[in-house]
Amino acid sequence: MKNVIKNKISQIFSTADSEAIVQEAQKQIVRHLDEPSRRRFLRQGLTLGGVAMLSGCDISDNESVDKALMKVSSFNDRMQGWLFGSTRLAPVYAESMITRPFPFNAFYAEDEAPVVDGSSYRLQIAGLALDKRDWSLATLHKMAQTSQVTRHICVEGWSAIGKWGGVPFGDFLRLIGADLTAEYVSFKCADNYYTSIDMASALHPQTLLALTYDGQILPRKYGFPMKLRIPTKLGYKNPKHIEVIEITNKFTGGYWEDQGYNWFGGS
Ligand SMILES: Nc1nc2c(c(=O)[nH]1)N[C@H]1C(S)=C(S)[C@@H](COP(=O)(O)O)O[C@H]1N2
Ligand SMILES: [Mo]
Repeated sequence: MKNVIKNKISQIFSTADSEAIVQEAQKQIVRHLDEPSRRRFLRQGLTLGGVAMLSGCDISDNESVDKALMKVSSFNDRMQGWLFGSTRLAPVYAESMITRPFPFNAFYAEDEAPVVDGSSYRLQIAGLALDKRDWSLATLHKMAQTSQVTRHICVEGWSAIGKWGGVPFGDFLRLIGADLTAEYVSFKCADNYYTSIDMASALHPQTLLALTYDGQILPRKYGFPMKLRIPTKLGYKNPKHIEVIEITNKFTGGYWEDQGYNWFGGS
């Protein structure tokens, strides 16, 4: 049983020492238990197996282990937010190191990538922002742009270096009068993909509303007309083909996150 738990933990925690995280999580749990449970928990020792007590259910099946670990995972979201939140910069690379061709990935094959008409496209803003006017592509392209060469890391076990250009996302959020004290920014995409990020990561200086790839208009396969490029997070936190951006205090999860991938998804 311990091995099932260990395997699950190593799937969820890509960035940190899982034993240390579990120990920290257990301290948090103990703090929230009522007195008899606390004593029982401490008597059993702060073991890895003790994580199962999180859910209070039998850990002999995979589903309960999943449930227990999801709770540890959401604790881990907060810890990663605190560790990596707003200041740590992702490494940048020389243009000569760009991976060619850059890999395509989505929950479908490349020829099924959505076809978005750039001339009628409007980016929609929802939730906690003062200015919720739609954005045409032309207007977005008129904003001050920057570019960066960074490494994209996919949870499936590959990574590649690419060059994305666009508007610093923090600048965009300030421009629309987004409530910067809100918890989350969530994204809805043309292929029904969705994800959400914490506000500190949205405001990170390297987070871009990307309109170009390698100096060219973002190609269809890489997320035309626009994607979020966030080099401090794993690939699945980089939504392509964005249609709606919502500033919210409501947790909205994500396509892969709702299937068990860690929500914070730091890389
Ligand atoms: N809209 C949308 N965005 C998405 C995905 C997707 O399926 N749909 N897949 C994610 C995953 S898992 C990865 S690794 C990257 C791949 O981006 P790329 O095709 O530019 O390499 O897109 C992310 N963003
Ligand atoms: Mo990915």
